[in-house]
Amino acid sequence: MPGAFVSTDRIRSLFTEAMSQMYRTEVPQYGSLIELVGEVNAEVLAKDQGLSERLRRAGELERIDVERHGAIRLGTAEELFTIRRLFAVMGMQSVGYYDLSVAGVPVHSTCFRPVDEAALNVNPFRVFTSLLRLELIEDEELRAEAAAILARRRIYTPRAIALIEQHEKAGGLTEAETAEFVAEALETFRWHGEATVSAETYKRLQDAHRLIADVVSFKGPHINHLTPRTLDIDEVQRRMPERGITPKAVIEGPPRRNCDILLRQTSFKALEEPIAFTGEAGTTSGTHTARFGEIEQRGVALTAKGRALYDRLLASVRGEVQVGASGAKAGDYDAELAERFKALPDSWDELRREGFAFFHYSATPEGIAAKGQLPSDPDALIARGYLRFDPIIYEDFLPVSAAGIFQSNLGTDQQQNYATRSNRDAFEEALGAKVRDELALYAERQAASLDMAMEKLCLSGLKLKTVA
Ligand code: OOG
Ligand code: NI
Repeated sequence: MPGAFVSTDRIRSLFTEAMSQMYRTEVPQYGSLIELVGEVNAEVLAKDQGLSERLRRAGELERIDVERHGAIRLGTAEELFTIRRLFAVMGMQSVGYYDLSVAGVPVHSTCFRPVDEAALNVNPFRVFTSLLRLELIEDEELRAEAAAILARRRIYTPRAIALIEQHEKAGGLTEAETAEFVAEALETFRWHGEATVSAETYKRLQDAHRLIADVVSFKGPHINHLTPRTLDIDEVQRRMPERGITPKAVIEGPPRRNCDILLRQTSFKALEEPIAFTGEAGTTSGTHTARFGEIEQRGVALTAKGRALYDRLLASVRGEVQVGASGAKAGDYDAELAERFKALPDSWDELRREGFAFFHYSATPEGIAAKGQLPSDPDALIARGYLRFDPIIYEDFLPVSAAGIFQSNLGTDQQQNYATRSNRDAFEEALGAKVRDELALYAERQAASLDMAMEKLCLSGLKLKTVA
């Protein structure tokens, strides 16, 4: 009886909540970050009535403090294959392919997230999921050893696997199965203070790359950060030190603007945590740094044209100003970023007319009332208030920003560049599916909104000439 199934949206929300609880207990500093974000969000909302009204209308006000994303790093193709099936239970699909080897991080990644508008509105939680590229370890013996260690571990509980299969077979989970699934799935993301390797093996893995040690040495792919949404990322960044939290030197992504674009992110440095290593002569203690906290602020999704300009402007700033590991030149970087991004228009209307960004169109009550006497030029419909447009929010990640977050948490000293091609085919083969194209998803949502609006205005078939 399909009616008895819990919706995938609800399973995702229950899982997000359970993971957030677990992470707060595991990483107390993350709790302090959440408090700071809550405080700044409340101040912004008190000052900006327009914004708070808009969020309330969109039903976003109650969800403002809910985490927006997390990240894990997997070790094998089989682990990736199963995580796709696990996330499918929560209505999340693989969107986008990110090759981070170009930035010296030996992984390739995707984003698991809900794709349709209704699901995104309920809970847009996503997980940045990376797969280690063992082929990038140069030392053959170490590579074989790492592969053997990974082949021995089981990161999913047998019951989690059984419930994934049940979901696939029956097409859903009941209320009781859902509660069990959330608890069992959470086990995969839990922190383990005991390594599966000796201190000596850990050191060799660490010397190959700190990320390799993080993926290979443990029982599972511990969630390495969770990321709430902030309404003023610059202010949270500024206040972190007051709470004893050390932020990374610069905010990743675009500069502060009137019209937010894409994604801005910053994180606090990973914690040094005690670890027990196994060994022939018993356990030895050491430390490992992996887990951190991050915040994000999202803006409009850019079209291919907008994204190309974004990438070019960002690359030009990064080519000019290199921020040091200790934050030297961070001020110059921010100033230069703001200056160069003046090349991208900063009004919703220009971003739309010039085809830089994606928008959601809707017929206004005035437009519907004036049916039959409407101008047939879409720009005129907008100018006269018969058709409105709102930014479609960017739901994905940015590879340059992600590399910056990775590096900040691995210690910025490790900047080797792998001379290798990206390997999307191998990633999709491991995944057991194609990754979805994020630009196509935004374009579909924009086109569907326009069709619907035109239908309401009885102007079907009309196209906006400036729509990308
Ligand atoms: C993932 C880093 C990337 C983001 O928000 O871009 C990331 C990781 O460290 O595993 O989370
Ligand atoms: Ni992140």
